[in-house]
Amino acid sequence: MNKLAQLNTPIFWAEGHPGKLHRESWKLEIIGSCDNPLTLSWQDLQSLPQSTVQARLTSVTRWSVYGSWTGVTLAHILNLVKVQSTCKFVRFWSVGMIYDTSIPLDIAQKERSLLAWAFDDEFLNEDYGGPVRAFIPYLWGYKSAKSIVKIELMDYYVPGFWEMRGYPDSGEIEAGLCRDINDNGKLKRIAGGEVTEFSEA
Ligand SMILES: Nc1nc2c(c(=O)[nH]1)N[C@H]1C(S)=C(S)[C@@H](COP(=O)(O)O)O[C@H]1N2
Ligand SMILES: [Mo]
Repeated sequence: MNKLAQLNTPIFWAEGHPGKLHRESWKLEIIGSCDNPLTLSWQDLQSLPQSTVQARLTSVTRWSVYGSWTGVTLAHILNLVKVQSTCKFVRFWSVGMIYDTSIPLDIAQKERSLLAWAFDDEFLNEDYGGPVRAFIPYLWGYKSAKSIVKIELMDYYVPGFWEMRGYPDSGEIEAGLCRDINDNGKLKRIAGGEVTEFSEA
């Protein structure tokens, strides 16, 4: 069993679980406001420089899981495609093109925003957004779209799947109680902003 499953990390597929997905035939398209749109295969993605970050995925439903996430920085991808000066938001599309979410360009360019394909040195499976997902530790988990097939560079903001259903456009993590998945779901307190530590509830 993979580490996320061992920890009992919740599995969210609001649009329905996509079933079996295949790394070898995966394609990720990067289009929109850039000079050099690209389609990356799994092999292409693996050939790019890789980063591993220690960080948390934190859900607005108030749980947070910590571990090492590996992938390619979004900053690297944005350089590759030569993002244009009019671009303000990065929009992620999950497989099936029902779930999307957008984040400000400057957050996508931060050093720990990844196109992630591994957690704790194991491939992400379909439950947790394999072959490749957005991982944005700075914002609520609904910004970390799973199993992404398209990145659209946008000059303006469009509310995504959860944002249209009432969750904040900013995705800013708010202070309050939060379950620590790495500590058996124990209820603790977070300060707001990226979660880097807990205090007692
Ligand atoms: N395609 C897709 N991506 C998604 C979601 C979803 O329902 N569908 N849920 C989001 C939410 S609300 C959270 S908290 C995280 C949860 O990631 P996990 O299912 O890997 O734990 O995925 C995000 N990405
Ligand atoms: Mo979430």
